[in-house]
Amino acid sequence: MKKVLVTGVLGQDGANMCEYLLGEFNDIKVFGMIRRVANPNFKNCKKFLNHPNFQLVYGDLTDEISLQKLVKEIQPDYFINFAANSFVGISWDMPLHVFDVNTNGVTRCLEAIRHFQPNCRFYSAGSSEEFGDVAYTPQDIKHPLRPRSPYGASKCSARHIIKVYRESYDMYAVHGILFNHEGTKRGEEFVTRKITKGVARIKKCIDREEKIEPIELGNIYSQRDWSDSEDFVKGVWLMLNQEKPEDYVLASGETHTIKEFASKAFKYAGISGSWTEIEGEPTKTKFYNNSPKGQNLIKINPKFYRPAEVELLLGDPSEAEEKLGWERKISFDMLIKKMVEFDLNEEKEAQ
Ligand code: NDP
Ligand code: GDR
Repeated sequence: MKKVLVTGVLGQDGANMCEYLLGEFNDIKVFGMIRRVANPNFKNCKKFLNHPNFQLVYGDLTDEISLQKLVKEIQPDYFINFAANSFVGISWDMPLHVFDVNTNGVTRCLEAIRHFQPNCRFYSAGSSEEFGDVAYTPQDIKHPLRPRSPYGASKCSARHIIKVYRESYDMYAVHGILFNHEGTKRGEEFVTRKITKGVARIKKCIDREEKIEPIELGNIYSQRDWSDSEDFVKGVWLMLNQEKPEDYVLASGETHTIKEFASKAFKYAGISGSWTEIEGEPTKTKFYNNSPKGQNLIKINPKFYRPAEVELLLGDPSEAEEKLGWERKISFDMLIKKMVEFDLNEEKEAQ
């Protein structure tokens, strides 16, 4: 059996990676690392928690002893690190913690591998946030690092340290640059899930003729390159199984505004609406229900604006497609539809 240590398994990508590996391969044992929290939420792990080839283990990226112990005892063939302080918006509030987890944490993983299982292949999750205020479009792997947030800066530093370890110790260590990816396991603070959960809540209010509280958003004019996390974990596995370790960009090659995502999310829930906008006053933008009651469904709350914004992201996945044979199966529209339907169902089941 090949042994794979995956971190961040209560989050989106870690859970999708476990699901993929256990569903696809019979000869892989997956060790899913979680940190100690008072009330862990296993919602994303339902499909594999009791799988015979899955084992839950404890560790923390801020604690090198736990990482060294795991690598020493498990002797993994692959170490896939998805754990991070992953929310850009909060990274200004706790920059040191963000660096400790996202940068020092990666270095701790590398050190554990170097000392206790140097043949282990390592993946660490890089981000399009490293490109920041972009210099050109679409962004490829050669794009300069121009982060706009403590989070983005922490991922840039992680990228540098991985390169250093790869070149200094001949380790198989990769840092894939992943553009935004979402799905039904996405955390509720991220904008796509916030919107699809909000749409499901509003649909219930409309059906019951109850008062509607609008979804409150920040900058709806920023543009993101969105894909489905389930497509991306397959790309990560391909990156880990090349002849030589090389970093790639995973992206959709399309970009859309938050506003466009929100309009489509309402459309897929069967709610038709219209925007009202005042030129030069983005905080006054609103989205109304096209019903005789004309309720407000989205309003802007400046509280959700960031100290510095990444205005446009659009990735170039062509190298990953050509050299890794990676392909994306779920389109932007399919992704929104899937998330909305899932959240509408969850809302129904909760009734
Ligand atoms: P999530 O926030 O859903 O999951 C992150 C996981 O990391 C959580 O399970 C969290 O644990 C765990 N974690 C946080 N701190 C620690 C720690 N100190 N020790 C151990 N575990 C910890 O993120 P995603 O799944 O969306 O993203 C996975 C990775 O990919 C992250 O590194 C993210 O920065 C990166 N990335 C994500 C993109 C995306 O669009 N999703 C795009 C580009 C990069 P807990 O559940 O206990 O909080
Ligand atoms: P992002 O994702 O910062 O791109 O990071 P997020 O969904 O948080 O924001 C996307 C864009 O939406 C705007 N926005 C809002 N964002 C949130 N969260 N809440 C709001 O109410 C809101 N209103 C508008 C943001 O300003 C931003 O422009 C994600 C994370 O998964 C990172 O870990 C990952 O590295 C990058 O994607 C690539």
